[in-house]
Amino acid sequence: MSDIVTSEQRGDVLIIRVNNPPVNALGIAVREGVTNALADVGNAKAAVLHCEGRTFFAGADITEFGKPPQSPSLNDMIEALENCPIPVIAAMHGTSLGGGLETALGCDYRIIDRKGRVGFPEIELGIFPGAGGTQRSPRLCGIPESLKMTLDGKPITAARAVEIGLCDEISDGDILENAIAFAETKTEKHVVRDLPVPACDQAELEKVLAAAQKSRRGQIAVENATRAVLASAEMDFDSAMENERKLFMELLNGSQARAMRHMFFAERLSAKVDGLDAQPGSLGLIGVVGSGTMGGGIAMAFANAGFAVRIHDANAEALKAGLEKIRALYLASASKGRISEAEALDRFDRIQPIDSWDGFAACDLIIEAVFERMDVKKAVFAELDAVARPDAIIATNTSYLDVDEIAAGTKDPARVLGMHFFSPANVMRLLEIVRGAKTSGKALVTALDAAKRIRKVPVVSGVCHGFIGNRMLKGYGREAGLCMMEGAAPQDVDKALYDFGMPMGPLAMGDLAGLDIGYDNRRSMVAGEDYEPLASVLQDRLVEMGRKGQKTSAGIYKYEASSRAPIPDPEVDALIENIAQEQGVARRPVSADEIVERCMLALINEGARILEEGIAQRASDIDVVYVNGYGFPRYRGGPMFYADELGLAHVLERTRHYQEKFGPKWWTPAPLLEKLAAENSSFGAWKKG
Ligand code: 3H9
Repeated sequence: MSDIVTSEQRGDVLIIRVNNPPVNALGIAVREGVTNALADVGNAKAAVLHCEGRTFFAGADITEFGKPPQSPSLNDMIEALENCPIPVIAAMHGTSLGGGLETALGCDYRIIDRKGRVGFPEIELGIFPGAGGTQRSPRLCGIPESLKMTLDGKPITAARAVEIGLCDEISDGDILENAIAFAETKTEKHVVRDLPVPACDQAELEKVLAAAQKSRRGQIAVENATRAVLASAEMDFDSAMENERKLFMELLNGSQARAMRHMFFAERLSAKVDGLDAQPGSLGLIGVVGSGTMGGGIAMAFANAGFAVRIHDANAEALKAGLEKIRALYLASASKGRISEAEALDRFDRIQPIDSWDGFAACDLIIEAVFERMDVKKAVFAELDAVARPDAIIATNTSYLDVDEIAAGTKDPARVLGMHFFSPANVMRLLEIVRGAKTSGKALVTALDAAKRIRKVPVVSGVCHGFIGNRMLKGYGREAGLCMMEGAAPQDVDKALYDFGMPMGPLAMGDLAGLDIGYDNRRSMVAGEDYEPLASVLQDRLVEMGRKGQKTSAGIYKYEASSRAPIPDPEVDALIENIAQEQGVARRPVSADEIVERCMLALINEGARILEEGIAQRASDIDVVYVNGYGFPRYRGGPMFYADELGLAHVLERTRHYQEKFGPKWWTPAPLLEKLAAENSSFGAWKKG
């Protein structure tokens, strides 16, 4: 027997132990070991299936997907559990996910640690439970609940799992000992597949389907998962299992599942920096400068994770208003039932206002989130440099400015870096960590550690204007603006990109953010920066007319009072026509395909430059930025993965096509794109030498 699966008999109970760190994924060695152990139960009267380490099985081994299948399959192993002559008890602790939960459902009973969680997260991988989960779970908790878990992918608590019938008992204390005691009382088999499927509550089912339609727009797994779960009530068990297999296999090797698997590993890789072996510094007290939307959100992100935070604002009134807003946001969360009121107030209490810079002297990490202007940032850094402990890290939340220039004004630039949060900072998962030329390894790992502890997905970026995300966004916005000037109505541009899977179109997004932001940016450009006037001339005119976007109820679209729904405005259509005429642009029909292609190619081409310059460490980091910070559809895997899927020869050919059509200024292919296309290679396979 392998070391991964061992068994031992204690009294009448056979203990089957699995030890496959880090998360006991159900790889071939586990499946083989468990199946073999079940084949020889000796004179035991019951068995306990237990995992060592931090968790019961966290699912199938995702690294095996896309490779030739190996026997026994997970279905074979689960069948062996059901066919075992003695009852088997799953001793569940940690996170029993996906195939892990399916394995537990193949057992006769399930006892779960009070802190345990169970779920079907497969939908996040573009698939659904494919080892009988869609057939066994409805027999225990009914179709709506089973489908809800399958489509929203979120784990539920142990208490909830018992409440809905998925698990039998909660364990306080040692899960293995409790499972053994439980097993001693069970001599009868209790096979889930033999249970009937309870009648389905149609109204509940409709609710679940409506929620998935909204939150998982564009994801083809929703349809297959739904069909599989519903079949549990329509077919006999074996036919429904066959049906589940067929629907599962349709997805497993499809492009959406490939993209989502790519994102799963990309999000874990992005926190790793090649050649970095420093240890993180301590992180107890966090300082935040600026109590506006960003500063407040950053303070909340840390307070939510249990950190004590000190917040300061040069303007006492603003500080007071900022804290009131934070309190209101916490109480709103409590009133929506997301957290308890006591928790809301605890979190708020962790954020302490301070009225002088001296209050930062005790902080381990101080993040500046003040007005986006170099002189203002430098003045703040001078204050922080004077009071911060020598080993404290100082970070700027700038979205565009030169982190090296900010660092250069301090005594020790090694402790300075960028921590670029995305708004709202307490919600958005992405954190760009900007490594300056002099940033020390220790500062970098401390920032990465902070990101992990506040549950962000960090991506390390080098210094350049706009870092990874905003630098790429320029080309995307430019092409959207140009397509509009060349002939597409604003709503056509937005619809094309929405249909591609973006959460909203870039023009509606401009209205949401405020057209004045871009307007001001264009007026404060520094040397070396450039933009395409034709792509923003409409926005400039609108701002000058007082139409700044949603906040003035009019921008590129118009808005009814207290509504965020954009309404196409004939006045704007006329203005576009006038500008086009005045600028000598011949209007023509611009198709949705062209809009998407130009916007995507612009992203990809700039991404290739970012990669080649070493601003991003790897292509998958760029994907992580776009999926987590800009709403790029996860099922397309981010712009660089999307490019690889299209094939770089095709991407290059289409980029050249637009170069011929519109000239070299914005369309010269990045040298790295040329090189990889010529080598028939991919961004994913490329590593900077
Ligand atoms: C499935 O079950 C399909 C079935 O329905 C049907 C099959 C026929 N496989 O996340 P972490 C690695 S699909 C392989 O940083 P945490 C991960 O890459 C599966 N590797 O830890 C990382 O490696 P590295 C359904 C896996 O404590 C390391 O483990 N299940 C797997 O923050 C630590 O991971 C899921 O989708 C895996 N299944 O979170 C659950 N899982 O150190 C996926 C993890 O080299 N897993 N790794 O970077 C998770 O959600 C989290 O890992 C978990 C722990 C919550 C368990």
